[in-house]
Amino acid sequence: KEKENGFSSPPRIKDEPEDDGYFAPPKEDIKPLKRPREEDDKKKKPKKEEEQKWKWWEEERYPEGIKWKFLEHKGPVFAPPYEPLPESVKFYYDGKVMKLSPKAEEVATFFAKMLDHEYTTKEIFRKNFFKDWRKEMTNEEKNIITNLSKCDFTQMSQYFKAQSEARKQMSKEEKLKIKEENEKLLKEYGFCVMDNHRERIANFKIEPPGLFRGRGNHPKMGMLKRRIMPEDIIINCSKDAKVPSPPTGHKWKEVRHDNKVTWLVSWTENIQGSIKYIMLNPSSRIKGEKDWQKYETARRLKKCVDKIRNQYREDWKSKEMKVRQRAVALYFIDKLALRAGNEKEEGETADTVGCCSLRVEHINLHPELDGQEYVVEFDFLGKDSIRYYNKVPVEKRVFKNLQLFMENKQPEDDLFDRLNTGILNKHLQDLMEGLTAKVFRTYNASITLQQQLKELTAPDENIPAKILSYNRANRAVAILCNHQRAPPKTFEKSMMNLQSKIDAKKEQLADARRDLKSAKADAKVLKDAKTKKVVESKKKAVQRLEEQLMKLEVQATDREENKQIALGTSKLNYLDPRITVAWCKKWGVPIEKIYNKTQREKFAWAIDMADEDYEF
Ligand SMILES: *[C@@H]1O[C@H](CO)[C@@H](O)[C@H](O)[C@H]1NC(C)=O
Ligand SMILES: *[C@@H]1O[C@H](CO)[C@@H](O)[C@H](O)[C@H]1NC(C)=O
Ligand SMILES: *[C@@H]1O[C@H](CO)[C@@H](O)[C@H](O)[C@H]1NC(C)=O
Ligand SMILES: CC(=O)N[C@H]1CO[C@H](CO)[C@@H](O)[C@@H]1O
Repeated sequence: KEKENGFSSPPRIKDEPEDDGYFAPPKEDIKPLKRPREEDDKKKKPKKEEEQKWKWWEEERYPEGIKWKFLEHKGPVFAPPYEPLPESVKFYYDGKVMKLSPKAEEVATFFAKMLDHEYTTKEIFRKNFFKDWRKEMTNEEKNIITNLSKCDFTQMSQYFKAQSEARKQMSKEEKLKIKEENEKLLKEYGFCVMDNHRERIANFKIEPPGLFRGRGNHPKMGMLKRRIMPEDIIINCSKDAKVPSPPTGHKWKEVRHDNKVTWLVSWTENIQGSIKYIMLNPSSRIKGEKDWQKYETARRLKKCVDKIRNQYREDWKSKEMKVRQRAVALYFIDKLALRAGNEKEEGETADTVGCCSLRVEHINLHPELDGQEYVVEFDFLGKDSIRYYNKVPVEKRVFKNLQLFMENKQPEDDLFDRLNTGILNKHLQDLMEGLTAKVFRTYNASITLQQQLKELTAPDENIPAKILSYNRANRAVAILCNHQRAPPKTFEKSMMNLQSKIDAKKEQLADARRDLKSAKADAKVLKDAKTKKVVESKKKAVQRLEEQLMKLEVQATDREENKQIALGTSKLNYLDPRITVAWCKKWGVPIEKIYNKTQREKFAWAIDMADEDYEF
């Protein structure tokens, strides 16, 4: 049986209620479905009519390990094919025009598109690019093009700049047409049916080919990120589902039916050899359940963290070096929210470290610094090459241990030479089921938010001031998690705009106050009802302006304090949303002021579940 959306009907699961709604997609994405008028109708077509959101959190969960019973989807959307450049766009080698073969030309355009970027001046980038580019050349091209510095991509680069300029200048109609095409694509490929529900897919479009950038000084930057073909793709769906058809003339690498995994589509990318997946949107049951579970694990840690702390303190005195190192590493993870750090092959990724892979050169010990005792100075590149710099006073025993670990070592030696991520993770599992370094982060971030909100919220302040308090609490967490950012490029300008708004508002307020004063003076003399009324309305005007000014000033403070801190990561990944929801409910702050639409969809379970008394 085919439905109009192209999905065959999923089998009914016995225990599920007849009138399940599906998670309604955003209104602008899809037309609302009408409710049936008659009960009979409803029985016949139980799945599609309800516009209400599906409260999966009120339903029984599948047994451990089972992720779904029915899964059907349309497969991925591939990147559009390469369009050769117009004849008029020339490429020059050593000053002479050269017509490139289509494959070589395509890869050349990737470089041309990045020509203004600093990357293309970096030696590693150029070397990697050139090596991969040559693989795409014909023998003849290979013989001629031997020196990247003699390649002139200027015309290509100008062509792409003109194109992107033209895109900006597009008419309303053209823009609308593109929007409609995107919506059509989303409607067709952006949803799957998982069990009885239609759920949104997060990343159904496969990234186009290009040059690998990588963060920091990544040794593979500049390498060619291949075009992904249907022959690379593994499809996962249920046995009784309609298998998506590959594009004409192609076939899938494999079709699987594995309901112990949550992905729909997977392939292996060529740069790092890592497996990529197409998964569901954060608003889906699968993702929501996982998120919810994450915070429940962190709450379990809350119950046993004291015991764990006592244990590692004891272990600082252990006779076994391995145990001591493990205990100090655990202390860092707990106290500083450091990541555990992966073991990785040298040269595979940028030189970033986590707790277990810290080297002697990454820390400096100061018996005394700025009036504090036993200070450890950290300086290293963490995940995504973000610098971690911190000076922390530690307990004397930790300090002495660190001195011991560093004895007779070279700067490039491992600080914890008897420890690796595997050993540490195993130990964490023994301490508490499901415990990883990340759980400490989640626990600390969430509990800190809860404490900060309690401390910073003043009961009688107004909503804008409450929101400022919330953002301050959120910032305290982001600082703790080291979620820094470079100030946005537009920062100064937007601050100046805001400041001129504030100045204008101040002038208005001064005028209004003058008006009020003279109205009051009039009222003193005249003492009639009409002038009294005028005084009242002038008073109101002053109050209104005062509120507006206050709002702007709060905004400015907020923005200034936020200059170098990224709130998003902790908000989305480390803070139990129920804490925020409870706070909003308690103080009557609309949830929309804290969470935007995407975030509200992701946290729908928490918004529904948590009441104002929720304690993490
Ligand atoms: C490559 O070309 C540049 C610019 O013409 C030149 O300076 C450089 O010496 C050349 N390198 C080699 C290895 O020939
Ligand atoms: C969270 O981390 C901070 C920073 O290291 C630490 O001072 C604090 O004690 C931790 N809080 C809890 C409850 O673990
Ligand atoms: C909501 O905020 C996130 C950042 O946390 C952003 O990526 C997203 O685009 C925003 N969504 C909407 C609908 O504004
Ligand atoms: C039936 C089937 O194809 N099962 C495979 C699904 O994929 C997993 C790995 O993700 C394999 O282990 C199963 O054999």
